[in-house]
Amino acid sequence: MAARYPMNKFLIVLTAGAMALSGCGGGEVASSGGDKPKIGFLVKSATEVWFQQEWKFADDAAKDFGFDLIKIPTPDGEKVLSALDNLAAQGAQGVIICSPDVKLGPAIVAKCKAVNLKLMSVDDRLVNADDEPLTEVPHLGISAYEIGKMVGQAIVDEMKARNWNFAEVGAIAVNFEELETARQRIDGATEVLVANGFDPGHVFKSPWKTQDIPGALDAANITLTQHGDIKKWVAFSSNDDGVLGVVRATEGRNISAANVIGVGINGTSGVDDFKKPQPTGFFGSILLSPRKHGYDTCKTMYEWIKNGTEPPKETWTSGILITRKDYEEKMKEEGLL
Ligand code: FCA
Repeated sequence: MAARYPMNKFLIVLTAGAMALSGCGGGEVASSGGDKPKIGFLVKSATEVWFQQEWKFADDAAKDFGFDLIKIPTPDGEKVLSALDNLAAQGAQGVIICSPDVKLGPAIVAKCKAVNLKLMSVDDRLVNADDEPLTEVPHLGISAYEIGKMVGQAIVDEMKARNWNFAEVGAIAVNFEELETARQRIDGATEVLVANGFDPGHVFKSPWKTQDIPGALDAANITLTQHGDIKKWVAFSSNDDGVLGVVRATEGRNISAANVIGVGINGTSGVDDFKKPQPTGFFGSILLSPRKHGYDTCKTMYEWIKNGTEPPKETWTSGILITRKDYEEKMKEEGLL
């Protein structure tokens, strides 16, 4: 087995090299034996529901437009670069990526140029070494700051509905500081809380090391331990998983659901809490459109490959608040149930 690896690698490099030399970026794919365009869709986490939904809608686009979709989970930088080689070897002409590390941006751009892959980013925008967005790469993402503000407003409204004295409340913001879309979501929510009289000193940013529920639970537990005197909590983060971690942490400490208001983003994993017979601290979520992120990106990439129609450089999507009261109806309207 060990002896075969270098050989495979050599073949991949040869194929990619041949493609680059022949300028193969159009609809005909010599190496595949077929004439369908091939599009890669790389995501940072294949276990997160959001990305599963994106892939599902991307599959729908592949069926509707007649291209081959190659889905590859790329949880780290090495996997991203080898996936791009792999795509080139398979004769793909385009790739849509949500990178596990946006700072890989220049390396991804260079690799795509070398192997003649058209490149679009989705969700997490690629940046350079100075953390500036790579504006030349077409991107589709959420209006993160506005959506963060919707989270903040939903929390404020629910605190008022529960007649809470804001001065007694703490906010846990599970934050992934390295990512602009995550920072903007947290900033938007924080701004609305503070504008409504919430003490900024009571907003505790809790660093999220692994972007999953256990990672958020760890982050929340640290903050809850440090502020054991606070009995009422609100929670926000860049997505449902971040907020669910906080909710599970409060449950672990026997803080009643009546004293917790968590509002997520995505409308994915948090929806499981709405299905539980008793309300949990997961109060609501901003439902996004995985259809736009999965289907529309693929459609745009397909048209770029087929007709040379350049995608818009920036597309920003919106969301709507869902709670346990109305999630079924609203998700049905979005084609998600
Ligand atoms: C980021 C988050 C995802 C999803 C997406 C739109 O990639 O990690 O959960 O919210 O943006």
